[in-house]
Amino acid sequence: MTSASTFPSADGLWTGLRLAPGAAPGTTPDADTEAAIAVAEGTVRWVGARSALPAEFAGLPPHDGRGALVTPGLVDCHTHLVYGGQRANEFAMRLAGASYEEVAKAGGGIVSSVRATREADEDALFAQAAPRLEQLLADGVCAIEIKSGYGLALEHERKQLRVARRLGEAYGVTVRTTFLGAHALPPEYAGRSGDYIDLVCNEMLPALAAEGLVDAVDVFCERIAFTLAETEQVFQAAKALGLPVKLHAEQLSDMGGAALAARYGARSCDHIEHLSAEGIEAMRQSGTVAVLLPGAYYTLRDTHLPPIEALRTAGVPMAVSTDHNPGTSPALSLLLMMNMACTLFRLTVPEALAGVTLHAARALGLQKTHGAIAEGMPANFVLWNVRDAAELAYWFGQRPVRTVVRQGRIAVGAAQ
Ligand code: DI6
Ligand code: FE
Repeated sequence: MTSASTFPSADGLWTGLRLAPGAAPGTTPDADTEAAIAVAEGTVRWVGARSALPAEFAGLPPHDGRGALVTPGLVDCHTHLVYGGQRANEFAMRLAGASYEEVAKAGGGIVSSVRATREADEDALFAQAAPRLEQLLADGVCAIEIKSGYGLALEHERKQLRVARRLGEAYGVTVRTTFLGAHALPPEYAGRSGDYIDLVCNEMLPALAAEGLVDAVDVFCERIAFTLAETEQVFQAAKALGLPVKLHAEQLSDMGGAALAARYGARSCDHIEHLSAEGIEAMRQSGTVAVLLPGAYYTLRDTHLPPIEALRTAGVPMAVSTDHNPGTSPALSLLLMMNMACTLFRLTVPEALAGVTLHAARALGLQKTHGAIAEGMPANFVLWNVRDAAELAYWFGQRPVRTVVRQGRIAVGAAQ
């Protein structure tokens, strides 16, 4: 186990860098111009062409980037990282012909992870999630969203969210927690969906919010999960507590969830394979981020593409995330998701890069601290062993990270 406090400080003047496109909004140097980043007390004080470096930063202790391409720290804006067990057996069932919905109806699916999560205590959940987090961090992740939703009862949802907070502290990574109590109907509420949603709204959410464990609220709005009306009930409860909302929307069918979420000013609508033109327009008006999850699309062998061209034309910001979860996306590389977003969804490389940085930060309300290299922001950036930004999406299964500066500390790679 790592202890974040032992990472060396990244304070100093980072030179010999090449800025990836869009890495430092407002600065002009292209990737062929040497760039520099001045860091003091863990904060970016200046970024730009080295030739324009203000004299006051020239004397800072040097870090030689040796020509590395630099991007903002990556942001994984949609994960279900904390859960008990795994579901490789269902992978086998699907290979034998069962659909995701059939597996769920046969008592597998989310509910089987609920059993394993309820059986595990906090330490066991931490021990299982930590190596998964380490994989994501090794790919340059500096901020991550972690949802609950495998407890489905107050004490078990609490366990998941507390473990998410502990992971953030232990690894020195920004963690945003999302309460997803309305992920699936727990078996003890079979046939009593309304009662369960009442419990989510009136007991679970207020209690967990009061404990400071909830940064946002999410719902799985789907035929196999919760209806539009139930989703709205949860959104109202979130609104009453002043919490932002997001939504698992239109993954398997068009439920009209995105338009509803947009009415509640949702930070993001996620999956959205079946998103309608009305949904896109509603998201555009509310500034809601479209979170694309190619790992789930791939695992489910989905063929219904999200409406990328229409989102692009409308100017809806598109983020890309792992959706790491044991059922539909056991993915532990955000770079691989960039590759899939390009290959499967036809995103351009700059779109995929903005999708795991700028727009992913916005999907979490972290746009002031993450997703860009900018004066006044905490130092979160990655030096890569690549010539060209396209290589970040081009290779798959390779780890081109050289150095990760996370929260002002050198978390991966030796200090220069
Ligand atoms: N959508 C998903 O892709 C995951 N949850 C959700 O609401 C799947 C979760 C699982 O199968 O365990
Ligand atoms: Fe998900």
